[in-house]
Parts: sequence; structure tokens; C-alpha cells
Amino acid sequence: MKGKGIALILLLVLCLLLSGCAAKNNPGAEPRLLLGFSQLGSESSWRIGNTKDIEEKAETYGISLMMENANQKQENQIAALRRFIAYRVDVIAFSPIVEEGWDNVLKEAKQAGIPVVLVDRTIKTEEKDLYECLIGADFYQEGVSAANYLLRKADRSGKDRFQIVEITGTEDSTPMRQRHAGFMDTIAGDERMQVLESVNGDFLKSRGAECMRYLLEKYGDGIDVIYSHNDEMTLGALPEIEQAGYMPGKDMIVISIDGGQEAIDILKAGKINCIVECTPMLGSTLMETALALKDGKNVDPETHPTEAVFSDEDDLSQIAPRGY
Ligand code: GYE
Repeated sequence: MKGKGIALILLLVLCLLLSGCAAKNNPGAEPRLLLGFSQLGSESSWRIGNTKDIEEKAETYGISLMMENANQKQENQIAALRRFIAYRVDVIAFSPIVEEGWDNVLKEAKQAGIPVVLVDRTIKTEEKDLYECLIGADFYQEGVSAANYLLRKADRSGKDRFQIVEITGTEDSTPMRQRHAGFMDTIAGDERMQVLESVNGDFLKSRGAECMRYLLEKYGDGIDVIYSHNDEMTLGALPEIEQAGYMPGKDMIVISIDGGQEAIDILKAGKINCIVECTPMLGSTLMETALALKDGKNVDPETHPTEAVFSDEDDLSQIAPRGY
């Protein structure tokens, strides 16, 4: 029996070696594939965490990564995709900064026979088969989760009116459109909820501060709820609320999305009431998908990570270090 056990273990090791799994953390080995990745920018801790995770997981999986940062410009992303095509990478992946305007360059990738993976955000197109799959959050659900938290809070408060201001992410991006739609669809019909105004903060801390300053000057203590599409803008807005003489988390309900360490610490301090998690750790799924595509395997059309909601309803001491 013992001989059989050893033989089985040896067979398993041999299979792993042959399957290339042993390529992980195996410096000097031939790259298993060349992946071209166009990252949209460095606008937030989320984005920086996403970039870091993709770089780390490329190394772990033995994948050669050609990454270009577009600095928030769609034209830079399109130029990068064209360079990847010219370089004949095995797989192209990118996080489209906005949903429209990708058809021509993706047709060129298709003609070159290079599979394309959408990471984080998606595109809108009438064309078929311009990309293989999407790996990213269900942003509509994130908006629904944010609104459901507010409805529960409203039920507990007994108040009959909640005037809401919304600070949105980059115009025409998937997270902006879907976080808005999920939230508004969920509060629709609840007569307690009144949206005063939505303003575009472009996912940037500085713009979040500007938006909050404008909203406070216009509505002042008429604001009961701030719904911000990401932590970066929330971190910009909070000091403005305090400088105007209000206590965020107490005088005004603050709801945010992403769940980076800095915002989670502020949630624990009671200045944010709810953070809907949006994980940037998409690197492993991307690498496994790229390897499957190179091997001609089918991949799932959409992969959404499981995401949590952290709020003042929970025991926040249990939240593990966030890593971004
Ligand atoms: O919420 C924000 C980043 O696309 C999910 O983009 C991402 C969003 C994220 O700038 O912080």
C-alpha cells in the first residue's frame, strides 16, 4: 500500500510540473504567455491596489506583463492597445475608462486574432465578440447595497424625510452608471427619500472636496445623506463637512464604496456610516483567464467577485487588513 501512495504522490508532482503549475514563483522559467494590460490611471487607492495586485499575480503565475498606464485618457488606452496588437501579445486586457468608443481598436485586435479581456469595467458596443469576458464587480448591486443600508437606517430612525446628495464617479464609466442606477432604483418609491442633486467627482479626492463645498454652500444643513461613489471622493468631502461645522456620520449620513484601509479606519472612527466593498484584487482571476484563453479553453463571460458591506450596524473590529 505504501509503495502505491508514494507512486501516486510522484504522479501528482509530475502532472503539476507538466501542467506548468510549477511555473509559479519560478524565476528564470520561460514566460507562460505575454499579457498586454492597459490600466486607466492612478486616480485612487483602489486603482493603485488593482495595479499592484495585477503586477504581483503576473509574477506569481509566470506571466510576462506589458502594462501601460493611460493617466485617465481614453486615447492613451487606445494607443496602448494598438501597441499590444503590433507587438503580437498573446492576450490583451484593459480597464476601459468609459463605456463607449472602443469598437475600432477592438476590431483590430479581433482581426489580429488576439483575445481581449475586460477588467474592472465594461464597454457598450453593438458589435459581437469584441471581447472574451469581463472580470469585475457588479456595480449595480453595489448601488443597491448602499441604498438598502440607507433604508434600514431610515427605518430605525423614524424620520420621515432624507434629503440626499450624490457625488458620482467618472461620467459614462460603468461604475458611475451602475452605482447610480442601483441606488436610485432601490430608493425609488420611498417617499422619505429625496435626491437634491448629483454632481460628478470623477473618482478624485480633490474633486470630491470641490463637489462637497459646492453642495454645502447650496444646501447646507438641508443635506441628510451623502452618497459617494468611491472612498477617494469621500476622503475629500469629509474635511469640507467638518469645516462647515457638521459632524460627518452623525449630522449627515455618509455612504461610500471601495473599502480601502484609510476609509475603513474612518468608518471605525464613526465619520463614515457605511462602506460597500469593491475589491481591486482581480489579478488571480485575470491570470487564470489569460492562461485558459491561451490554451484555447472557454471562459465564463462574466466573473463578479464576492463583496461585503461594512457599516455601523456591524462589529467593525473583525475587519481584516485591507491591503489597499
Ligand atoms: O471604485 C474607484 C476607481 O472602476 C471600481 O475606479 C473602479 C472604480 C473605483 O477610481 O476608486
